[in-house]
Amino acid sequence: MYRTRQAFSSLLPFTPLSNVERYSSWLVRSQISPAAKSMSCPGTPLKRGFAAAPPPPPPAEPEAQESFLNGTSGAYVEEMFEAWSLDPKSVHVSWDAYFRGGAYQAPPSLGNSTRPNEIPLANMLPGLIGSSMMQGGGAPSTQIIDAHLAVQGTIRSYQVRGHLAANIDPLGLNNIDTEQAKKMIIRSVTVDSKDFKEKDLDTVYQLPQTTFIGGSDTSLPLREIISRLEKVYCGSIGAEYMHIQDLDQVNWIRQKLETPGALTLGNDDKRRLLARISRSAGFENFLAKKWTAEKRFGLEGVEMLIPCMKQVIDRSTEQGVECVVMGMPHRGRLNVLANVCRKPLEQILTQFAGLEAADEGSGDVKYHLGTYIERLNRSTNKNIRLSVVANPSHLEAVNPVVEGKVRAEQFYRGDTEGKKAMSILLHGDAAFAGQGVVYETMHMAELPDYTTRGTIHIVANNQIGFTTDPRYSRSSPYCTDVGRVVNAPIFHVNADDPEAVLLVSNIAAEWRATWHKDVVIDLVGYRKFGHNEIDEPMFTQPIMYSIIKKHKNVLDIYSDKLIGEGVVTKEEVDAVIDKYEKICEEAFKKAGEETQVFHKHWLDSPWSGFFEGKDPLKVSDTGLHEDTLVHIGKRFSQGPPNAPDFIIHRSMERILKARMEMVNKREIDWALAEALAFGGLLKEGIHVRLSGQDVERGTFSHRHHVLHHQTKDRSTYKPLANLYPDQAPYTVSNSSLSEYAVLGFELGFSMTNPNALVLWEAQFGDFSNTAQCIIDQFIASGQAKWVRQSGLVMLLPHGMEGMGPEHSSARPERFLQLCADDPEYFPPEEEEFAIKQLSHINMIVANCSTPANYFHILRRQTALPFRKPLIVMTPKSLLRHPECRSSFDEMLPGTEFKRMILDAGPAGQNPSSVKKVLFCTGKVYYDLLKERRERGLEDQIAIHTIEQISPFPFDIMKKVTDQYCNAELCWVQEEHKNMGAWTYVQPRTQTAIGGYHRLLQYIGRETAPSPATGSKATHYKELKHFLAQAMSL
Ligand SMILES: Cc1ncc(C[n+]2csc(CCOP(=O)(O)OP(=O)(O)O)c2C)c(N)n1
Ligand SMILES: [Mg+2]
Repeated sequence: MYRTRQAFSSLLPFTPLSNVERYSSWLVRSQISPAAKSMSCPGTPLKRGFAAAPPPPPPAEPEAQESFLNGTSGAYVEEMFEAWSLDPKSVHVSWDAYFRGGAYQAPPSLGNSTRPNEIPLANMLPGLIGSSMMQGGGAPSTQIIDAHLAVQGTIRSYQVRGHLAANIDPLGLNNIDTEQAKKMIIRSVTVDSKDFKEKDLDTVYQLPQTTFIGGSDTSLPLREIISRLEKVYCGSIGAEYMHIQDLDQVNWIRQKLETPGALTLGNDDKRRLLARISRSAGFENFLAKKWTAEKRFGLEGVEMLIPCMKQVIDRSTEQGVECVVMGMPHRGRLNVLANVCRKPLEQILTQFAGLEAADEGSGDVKYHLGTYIERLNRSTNKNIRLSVVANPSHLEAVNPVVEGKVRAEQFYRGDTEGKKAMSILLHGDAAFAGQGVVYETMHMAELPDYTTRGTIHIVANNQIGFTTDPRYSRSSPYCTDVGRVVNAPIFHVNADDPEAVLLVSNIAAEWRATWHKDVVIDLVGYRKFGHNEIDEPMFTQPIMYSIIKKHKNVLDIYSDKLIGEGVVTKEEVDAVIDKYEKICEEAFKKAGEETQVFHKHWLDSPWSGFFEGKDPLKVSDTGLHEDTLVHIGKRFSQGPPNAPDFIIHRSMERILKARMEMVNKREIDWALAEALAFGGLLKEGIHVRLSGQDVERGTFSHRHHVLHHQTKDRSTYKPLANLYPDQAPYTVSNSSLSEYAVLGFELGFSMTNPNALVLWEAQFGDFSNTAQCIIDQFIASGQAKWVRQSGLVMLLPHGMEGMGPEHSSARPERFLQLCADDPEYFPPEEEEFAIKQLSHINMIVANCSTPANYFHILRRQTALPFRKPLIVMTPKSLLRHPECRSSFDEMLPGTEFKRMILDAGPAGQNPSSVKKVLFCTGKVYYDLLKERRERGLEDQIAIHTIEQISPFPFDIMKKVTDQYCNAELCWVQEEHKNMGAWTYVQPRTQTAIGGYHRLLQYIGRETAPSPATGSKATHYKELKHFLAQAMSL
């Protein structure tokens, strides 16, 4: 494995043994380094006495006799001692403990026996007085200190570096040679010195409080100390945890790993483990036998994934977890569905039959499908809900979706500590290291509105990614190093040692239950075949695969072990294997009788009760009563009621005052419209969650959903969370600076509860394309692939305002191109035209031009009898545009979202005499209005806006074009010709008109490779040019 070479290059070449660095001085040096201070000085109170260890025998060579106290480090210790003598609190707690323990004998210059903190060594070590270990009748030998520190250092060195020498590669290609490993880990300890005698290993040492290897023994012979440390740290488990900053957590892991007997399993556990391995291996064998040439991305080589997951789930259930949401890639997925989720085998096997589905959707390949199962966990006798979230091929993309879904599960259960719902994420080794979304997702782990209180990550590490070796696919020693950023413990474990895998699975589950933080299990195995079953791995990894060919399967390894131990007989093993094969055969037979499959059988997030009894074509009223509008509006315009001490920023007070005036005048702007929409939903019991970068204030400083006390840190007030005593909760949260992970997270959140409005806002719409995979693979196509609905709203600030190429366009053309709205199909014109269109479309794209329409479209999201993603191009300058206002009259009961807003001025009064009709969407409408007004063309030019671009308002467009029978028809957009809505609107308008006999003309910027110019002057020149074109008659 790659880690070994990395470890060597950072730690080796070794200093020649005769010249080794004294370990004790290494320890002292690390005390000097501030960075190392916290690592080497446990701050937790000592549980055991800190007595000096008996010294090793004095070295014979003069160089070896040189004590660290004679050198510069000696001077440092003296300095520490002096400082401590004057004030024990002036030194680090570890020095305090050390000096208090009396292990240090001050040199004569410091040895003032009248000092209050000095404890005569004789009091501490009465047994040593007079022994050969004491120098000159009572003064402790410097070797006492040296030996004491060396033993501590050795233990610590195993804890820190032991994993580098652990035997975690089942192929043995990359494990370090034991002797070399020992040198690397304890390279400077006396045991490596040529002066050290074999018998010295029998010297008994006091164990420090930083280890648990002694169990109930407080001292052990050095030989035993090293042997126990090697067993714990250099066996089949490589534990990385010393990077964790919380010392209680570090000690917790030490205790779990080091306590003698940690690896010991009872016979029942061993038998159960064997049975689970036999199912995991048996499933893959069965598929391989039945479908030799079919891609299934088998688990062979990492079969331990199944027992590992099962153990994690069992142990978590014991700790109270009721719901586990999993995300995983292709590898081993069918096995997970069969053996972890217990999805009916025949349903899995019918996927190989190539049958067409009998229900809606276009489906997905079998190794991407999700599932949801509620079943009894036999080992705990508790009910558990397991779901595997459907995912695309795009590796790791599902991670944030899973996290969002779990967060929602926790939120709606009131599971504030994450005790009931949890996430498990599975990863491939190459993808875990290579995909940036892993890092982005991990970084949400501790954020208050995004944390899921600990994810258990399991890497099915087969030491290869397709055909690429780790040394070409990552620069980090381990594929799991990303886990370090969130202080997660990382357990590398040899997948050929099932009992070690079981131990780390238990520790991981308990870690999560105890600390509610992420943990990583790196299950190191191999890949028995090629990337898929029909690939030839010898083309690219000949040496590795010649070893793999001869390598014994884990089922054989473990059954031989248990047979050897007398835990099971060969016959029992065969019987277990046969039994499972029979189960598979029976399922195979049943699957063969199936004549159809259903996509709905693979749904990962069923909304029980949501669709039942609903009129599928009825939209509830989206208007609100005046008194509701007023109440919400007023609350939104105030600080906390009855809290005069809550100091609001002066400018903020002005903003609130302006809001109140708008409410009083019944004429509102964009921010108020949004707040009223949210407030109305909250009143109706619908949870609203708004997330994205800087959404609390709003990128454009227009929203202000969180007011900050000006003199008290972290004292805030959210008006919308305080509208009514029985309202639904309102969540508004600034997110981490990520689009991919945060959008994925919100999508996952939206999958759990249809009665919620979940919105993600991009800082500028331009940045949403870093989340393109979530848009393409989940939002646009999720329902078709996985019959899963989502009402997620994407708010994308969009508009050409001279702010340069990356602050102008949310790329509406991209979203429109993803909409499955046939440009040549005019649906039947009937009463339910609009709702039917919505029900058939995959997502809605809108660009509202009035606050009221924005209000309605937000509210319509939850008023629909189904859920569809909504993409809204939102304004920037319009947020403060004096004309961009709406009256309460447009929001009262009976009013609704308008798919198009038609000209109601002089042109609209007399359409047949109008010369030119301008269709447009969004902000350009206000530019056109102004231009038309300035030119006095209100009766000759009509301006209509398309508010809902997709699904396209064919019916309204037809009526309008018919009415304006003598007018030239133009589409005006501010975006370049190859962008914006033009390519979407043009063919659909022609369909609405009924053909190409009357053409829609284009007015706008020319084609361009970049969305906008970097020059303000050019921007205005372009604007002026196309506005003039629009007004020419
Ligand atoms: C984002 C993304 N890029 C590329 C691929 C193509 N691809 C499929 S599997 C694979 C290798 C994955 O290796 P690893 O993560 O180690 O998983 P393994 O197949 O070894 O289990 C690649 C590159 C993909 N599916 N997703
Ligand atoms: Mg791999």
